[in-house]
Amino acid sequence: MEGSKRMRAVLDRRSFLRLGAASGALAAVGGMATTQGWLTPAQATAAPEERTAFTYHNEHCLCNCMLQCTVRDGRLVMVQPRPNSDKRFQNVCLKGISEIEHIYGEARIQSPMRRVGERGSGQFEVISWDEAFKIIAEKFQATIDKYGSQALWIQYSTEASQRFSPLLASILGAQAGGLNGYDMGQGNGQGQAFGWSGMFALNTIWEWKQANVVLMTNCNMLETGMMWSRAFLDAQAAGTKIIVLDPRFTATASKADQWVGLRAGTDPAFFLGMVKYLLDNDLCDREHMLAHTSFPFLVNANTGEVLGEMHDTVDKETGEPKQVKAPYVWDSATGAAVLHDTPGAQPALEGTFTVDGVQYITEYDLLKQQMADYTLDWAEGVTGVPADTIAQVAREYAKGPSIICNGVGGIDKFSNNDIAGHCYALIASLTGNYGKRGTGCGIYHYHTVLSGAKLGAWKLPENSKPTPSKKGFYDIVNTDDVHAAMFFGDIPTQKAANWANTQRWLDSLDFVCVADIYHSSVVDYVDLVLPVCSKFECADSVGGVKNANGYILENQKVLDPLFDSKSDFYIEKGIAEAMGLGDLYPENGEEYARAILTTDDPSCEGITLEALNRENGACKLVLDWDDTVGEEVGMTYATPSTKQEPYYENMLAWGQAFPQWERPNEAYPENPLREKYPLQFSQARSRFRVHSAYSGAKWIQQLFEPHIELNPSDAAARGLVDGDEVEVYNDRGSFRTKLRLNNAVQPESAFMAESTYRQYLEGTLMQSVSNDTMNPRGYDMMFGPMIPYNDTLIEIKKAGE
Ligand SMILES: Nc1nc2c(c(=O)[nH]1)N[C@H]1C(S)=C(S)[C@@H](COP(=O)(O)OP(=O)(O)OC[C@H]3O[C@@H](n4cnc5c(=O)[nH]c(N)nc54)[C@H](O)[C@@H]3O)O[C@H]1N2
Ligand SMILES: Nc1nc2c(c(=O)[nH]1)N[C@H]1C(S)=C(S)[C@@H](COP(=O)(O)OP(=O)(O)OC[C@H]3O[C@@H](n4cnc5c(=O)[nH]c(N)nc54)[C@H](O)[C@@H]3O)O[C@H]1N2
Ligand code: SF4
Ligand SMILES: [Mo]
Repeated sequence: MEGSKRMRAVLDRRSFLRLGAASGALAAVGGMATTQGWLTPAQATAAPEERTAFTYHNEHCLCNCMLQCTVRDGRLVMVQPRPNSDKRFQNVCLKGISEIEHIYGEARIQSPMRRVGERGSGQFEVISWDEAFKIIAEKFQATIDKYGSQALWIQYSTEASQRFSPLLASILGAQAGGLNGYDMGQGNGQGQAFGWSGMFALNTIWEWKQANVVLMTNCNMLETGMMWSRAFLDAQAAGTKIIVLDPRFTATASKADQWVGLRAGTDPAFFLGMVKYLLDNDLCDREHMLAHTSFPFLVNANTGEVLGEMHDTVDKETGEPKQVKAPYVWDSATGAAVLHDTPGAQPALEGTFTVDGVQYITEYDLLKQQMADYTLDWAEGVTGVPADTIAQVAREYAKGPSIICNGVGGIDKFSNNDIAGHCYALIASLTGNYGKRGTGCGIYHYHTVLSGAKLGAWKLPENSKPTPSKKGFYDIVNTDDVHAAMFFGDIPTQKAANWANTQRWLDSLDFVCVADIYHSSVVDYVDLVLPVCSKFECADSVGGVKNANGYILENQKVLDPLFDSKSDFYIEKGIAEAMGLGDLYPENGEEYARAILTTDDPSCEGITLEALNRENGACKLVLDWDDTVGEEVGMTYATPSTKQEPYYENMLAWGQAFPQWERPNEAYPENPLREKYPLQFSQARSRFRVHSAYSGAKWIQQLFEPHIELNPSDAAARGLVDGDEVEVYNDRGSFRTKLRLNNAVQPESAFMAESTYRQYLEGTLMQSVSNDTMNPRGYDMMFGPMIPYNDTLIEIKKAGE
């Protein structure tokens, strides 16, 4: 999950030995230090040399815990939460604590390596950093000379970009990736109604205490934002009812007050049923609709176009002139159509009116017409949730104050995700559950919501910027635009679905290089591999600074880079130097950190490198509110009318001005493909991983082995038992893993935690089966189309049969 706006596995011994043997073979090539050396117990010395240093941990579990690290005789021996007066931000989990094993683990890449076998063979030889930089420089230059700089693709995994901001793609004018194709699907449908706040809620999770109901959907926050569980439990203790809408009985559902188990991919139907019930039972907030929403606006009864007057204005973000439509309402006092903000007007919420011979209808009445078929019985048929339950949730939600907390798993990874998001905005606007205390919708467990500081940057020459590209990685793999690529972190197996397609693209490249801390899945398919150091290691006193959780955090040196690794920053700088461009880089980490901390943002006042060191690696932002809950959102938005606008005129061509049901792309019940592939396959995050990271963490593997989950009824129907090695397949490909039976998974579906390095899946990849069909509507939306990873049908059989 990325981006923010200020606005408001026990591995069985057999496979583990196999892995050890594989990396041993690599290590033998260059006679590298082995991890065993690091892992022998520290010598008990009479007077051990011990010191403490501070760093921050993962971005991509949404927690960014601030860590206090103890180093004894040169080895990381203890990881604890950094003491903090604000206990909300004094946290650590098992992944953090176990880094004392993980950073020295077998899965680490230890030296730069050049491929010697076929792509995919995993055969490499160790080379020096100088050789590596020279090869990259030559390959990059040859690509630029032959095809232009845009034929070069340089992209960072989210986690790889959490220290110093990447500079290389800008310096070389390479393509750096456009939109991601995930996490913004519900945001695409939700944000417009409230002036594009994006996918994030505009109030904080600490406000949940003030709500009567929090409806969590597509969200397993107690695993995917563990630190935010505090707010969940505090709200419950304060009397807030938490309802979880999820096909699986998750950790979060188990702690909630109510679990509603719907069929995957059917969220829009659940919410459309709710809308119809609210409309039919007079559960909408008329006063709110009249004062703060577009429901009284008039739309052409035939075309759906909004009646209004065009006005010249200036785009706040770009400064460019633009035109906006000022909508009309029907003024009951004068019996005429007037501008919606005409003083003294008494807008009609309902009715059909004739203006200049043309029929207009209020948005509210149009909604009632369009929702006619979405009865509770229909919704029950689609979602599998009893009609009575949908009605009960609707009643409790409408009573308010209520919050919808959406995660970005589940429906976000189905082709109809925007419709679900649009529904949240619609029901919030209908019931007055947006803008005032204890209400709202969006993502709540994110660390810069409302407290995103505008940090400084390292200055590059004026003309330095990546080649503008609207194409995401999901599009690029279907083009021949790119001839050489470099990835910081495993993007090819993580950020794209349908591995066979990605592999075809990788094979078409003249050169591909990956820099990663661990032997991630794509490593075996590239030409050159570079070892990156972890956030506990750096060559300088500082390895990065960032903004999270209302603090500026510092990645202090805890250890020198282990093995022959370097930070992403020094890898970039080494490549730039080999290309004669090294002068464009900061001298070292201190110089880069100071540039980032040079900013006019008043919230960063007094935050210097010295202050960060004095304050043990974290300085609180100076925020302009006292209340820990944050400011009230209020009723004025960056929409054309400044009101809540759940009617999307720009989506008329797609038939989605108001949300309308659309079945998923592949995983819908009537799909004839179901005969071959009867199981819908969901992937979601797990508290034992950060995406694929921790796949190779031995201590975590003792608690969590890679596996796929099936309902016992589906396993029995296939003659499978718990613990079987299975093959998971469809027409796109297949992978192997272990089977676990779980009643928490619905029949006719399968579940797996995403993701796992391929060496722990018998050399196969989960991404081999995932769906990469993009919904064309997505290209017309703010955050682009989304990859429908979960909109996937599969079959499962015993491996080898
Ligand atoms: N099938 C399927 N695929 C999915 C999803 C799904 O649900 N199903 N979810 C999608 C979602 S929501 C997201 S956000 C993406 C996440 O995809 P990414 O943003 O790519 O994931 P990250 O966790 O940021 O990156 C993990 C990689 O970075 C490496 N890494 C970690 N730290 C560093 C570092 O400091 N430097 C370098 N160079 N490498 C580092 C790790 O070893 C690993 O290879 O995946 C998407 N892919
Ligand atoms: N520990 C850990 N934390 C993480 C991450 C990580 O890798 N590890 N990754 C981070 C990232 S990038 C992201 S995007 C977030 C995602 O975190 P969340 O937003 O919590 O999303 P997921 O865990 O992917 O899925 C949430 C739930 O959606 C359910 N679900 C599946 N299909 C449907 C459906 O059709 N409808 C509904 N209503 N629910 C459905 C799944 O069963 C799952 O429990 O987690 C972040 N936090
Ligand atoms: S992995 Fe655990 S310790 Fe690290 S940031 Fe996330 S919750 Fe915190
Ligand atoms: Mo994500």
